[in-house]
Amino acid sequence: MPKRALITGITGQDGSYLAEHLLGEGYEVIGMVRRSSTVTFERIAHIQDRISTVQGDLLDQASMIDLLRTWKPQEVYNLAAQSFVQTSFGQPVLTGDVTGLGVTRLLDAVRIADPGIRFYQASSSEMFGKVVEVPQSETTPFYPRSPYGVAKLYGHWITVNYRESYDLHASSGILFNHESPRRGLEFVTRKITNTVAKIKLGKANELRLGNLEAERDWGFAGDYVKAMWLMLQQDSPDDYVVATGETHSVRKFCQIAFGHVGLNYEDYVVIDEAFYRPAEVDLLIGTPAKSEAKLGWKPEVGFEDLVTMMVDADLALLEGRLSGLH
Ligand code: NAP
Ligand code: F7E
Repeated sequence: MPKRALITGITGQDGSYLAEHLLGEGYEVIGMVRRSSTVTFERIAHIQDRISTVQGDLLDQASMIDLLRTWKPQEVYNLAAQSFVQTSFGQPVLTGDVTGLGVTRLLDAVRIADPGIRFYQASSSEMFGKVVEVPQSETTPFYPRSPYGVAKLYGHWITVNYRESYDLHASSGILFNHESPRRGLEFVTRKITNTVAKIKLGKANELRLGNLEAERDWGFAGDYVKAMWLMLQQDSPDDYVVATGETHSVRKFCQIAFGHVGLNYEDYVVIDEAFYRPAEVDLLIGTPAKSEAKLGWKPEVGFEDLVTMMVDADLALLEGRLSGLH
């Protein structure tokens, strides 16, 4: 019998890569999708005939108890969230409800429906925020700097709490930024690569950005979903940092992205106060030592390759050489 996994957030960047990975491992994949007036299946269109999508929402616990009882998955990957930091300042309560309390709703649904289910929580390096230690590891104290980071911290601790209180096989992956051609256009990496492609093709003439000095530990999403899966294959649940161990500034990202198409970023980037945040996370750099030692996980795509892969994909998309986000 193939294993069955439920992914919340399957329509997002990570959900689509994780679904592909689990299909490759021979899983039956169920994706929880929320009701919307237009369908948001762009990232999973190419595998839609190989997965089942079912309606449910992190805001509605009954929907999740119901679908766990009906589909009886052995593994649940909770990737759904209001995941954009900037939006979390404007919609802090919604972010807390979905990204924070939503985790409790799902964990409790697991406890009620089948406490034997293995559970993955998508925690975030945003929990380190104003970092108190460099690089950040599983033992670094947290100091979140946004309503999103605070909500993720709640999600992390409730995962630990359900593991300790009810003996759930619940793991928390503290993932640093990971990007891909499927990244949402509002995040800085994809905003840059998409605009670079537009400028190169004569469809835009400037790129408006906020803080160019912010530094992130950026990896490739396709690599990171493998770590999620590996966590649930371990005998015991645990917390793991997933990162590359390198950090680069937004400015450096711009330099490489523009340089890749023969342009100088200084000719096009315009600083716009609208993209500054009320509180910033200046520097993130993680150590993946535990993931490497215990999971045997290593990032495969390096920083420059990631940037150029994203620029090339955006060029292909805009030129009509790619039909979708895959
Ligand atoms: P994403 O592209 O923004 O996808 C978020 C997903 O959550 C979408 O499928 C969205 O559905 C779904 N969703 C939002 N609200 C929901 C609700 N109320 N009920 C059910 N589903 C809901 O995010 P991502 O980059 O793939 O990230 C996946 C997870 O990892 C998120 O939890 C994120 O916070 C976390 N994370 C991401 C990173 C990163 O660098 N990417 C790093 C650390 C942690 P719609 O399509 O309907 O909007
Ligand atoms: O910002 C700066 C901005 O929005 C990165 C999410 O996946 O990773 C992501 O959160 C940096 C910030 O990602 C613009 O101020 C400058 O310092 O791409 P971002 P994020 O906030 O790091 C973490 C790990 C998650 O968990 C989240 O879900 O770039 N920046 N100018 C800008 N950022 C944006 N978005 N737009 C700009 O114009």
